[in-house]
Amino acid sequence: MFPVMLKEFFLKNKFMKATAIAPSNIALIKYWGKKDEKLRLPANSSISINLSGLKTITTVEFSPKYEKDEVIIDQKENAKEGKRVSQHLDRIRKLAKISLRAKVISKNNFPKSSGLASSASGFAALTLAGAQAAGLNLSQKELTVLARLGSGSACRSIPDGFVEWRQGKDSQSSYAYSLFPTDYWDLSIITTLVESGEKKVSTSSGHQLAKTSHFFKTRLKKINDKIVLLKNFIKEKNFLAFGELVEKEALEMHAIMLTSTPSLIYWQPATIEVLKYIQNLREAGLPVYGTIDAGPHLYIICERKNEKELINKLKKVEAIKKVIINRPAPGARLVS
Ligand code: 2P0
Repeated sequence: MFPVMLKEFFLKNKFMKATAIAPSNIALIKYWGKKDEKLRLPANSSISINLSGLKTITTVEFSPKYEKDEVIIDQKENAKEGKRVSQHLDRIRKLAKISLRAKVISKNNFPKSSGLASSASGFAALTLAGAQAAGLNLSQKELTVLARLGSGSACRSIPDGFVEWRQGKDSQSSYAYSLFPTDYWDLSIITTLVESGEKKVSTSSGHQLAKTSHFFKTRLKKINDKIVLLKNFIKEKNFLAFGELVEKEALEMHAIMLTSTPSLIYWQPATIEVLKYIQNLREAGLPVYGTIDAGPHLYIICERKNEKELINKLKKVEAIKKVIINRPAPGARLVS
C-alpha cells in the first residue's frame, strides 16, 4: 500500500491529464473471431490502413477530486460504454500502481457504433491519453498490447500507416506494428455512408458467432497465405492484385457472418447497391475496389490519381448519403 500512496502523492503534484488523437482503421485482412475472449487474442493476424478522415480525440484526467470514473463520449454518458472504459482505466491504473479515478471526455468526428470502427480509434486514443496521464512510459509495442485489451482493432490504430497485428500466442506476443509508413502508397479510401442507425449486434458479440460457421476453419487454414500475398502486393504497389484480394477478403468475412448461427447480416440493401455500382465502374475501366466492416457502409479504395473521377461518379448514387475521403494516416498521437 505504501508505495502506491507514495506514487500517488508524487503524481498528484504533477499534471495527471493528457489528450490524444487516434485514427480509425480499415482492415484489409479482417479480424473476425477470437481464440481467447478475455485477452482478446484474435483467431488470425490482420492488416489495416489508418484513416485520416475518421478520428477520435480523448482527454483523460486522473484526480483525487473524482469519486468515480466519469466518461463522456460525444457529450453523452452511457452506462455500458462507461463501464468498458472504466475497465480499461483499471488496466492502466494497475500498471501505474495508482487508484485515482478519472474523467474521460471523448469526441468522434463520425457517428459511433454504426460500423465505422469507433472502438478502434476510441480505445487507441484512450490508451495513449490514459497511459500518459497515469505517468506510464510505455513503448509503442506495449501501447498496442494495452490497446488490444480494450478493443482488438484498436491496437492497429497506434502505429503509422499500413499496420499488421500479429495474432501471437499470448498477450505480449499479440501486438501491432507499422508495415509501411503513411506516405508509402498514394491511396484514397472513400467511406460511403448509407442509411443505418446504431447497430443491433455489437462486434464483440459478433466475434463469438464466427466459430459457429462451418466455413470458419477453412478460412483460418488459408489466411496466412493471404497475408503473405497482401504484404507483397502492397510492397510492389500492385493495385489490381491488391484490390481484388481486399474485396474478396471482405466478402469472405461477411460469408462467415451470414453462415453463423444465428446469422449475422450487417448489410443493408444499399450496401449491395453500392458494391454492384463499383463492380460496374471496374468493368467500365475504373480500377476501384470495396471493403466492408461490421456495418453497412462500403469503403472504396482507389489510387489517388483516380480519386476525383470516383467521387464525381459517387455523387450520382442516391443510396450514398455522405462520403468521407481518407488517406493513409499516422497512428495515435498526443496533443499538447
Ligand atoms: C477488423 N472488425 O479487423 C474487423 C472487421 C470489424 C470487421 O475488428 O471485441 O470492435 O472490441 O475486440 O475490434 C471489430 O471488432 O472487437 C473489428 P473487440 P472490435 O477491423
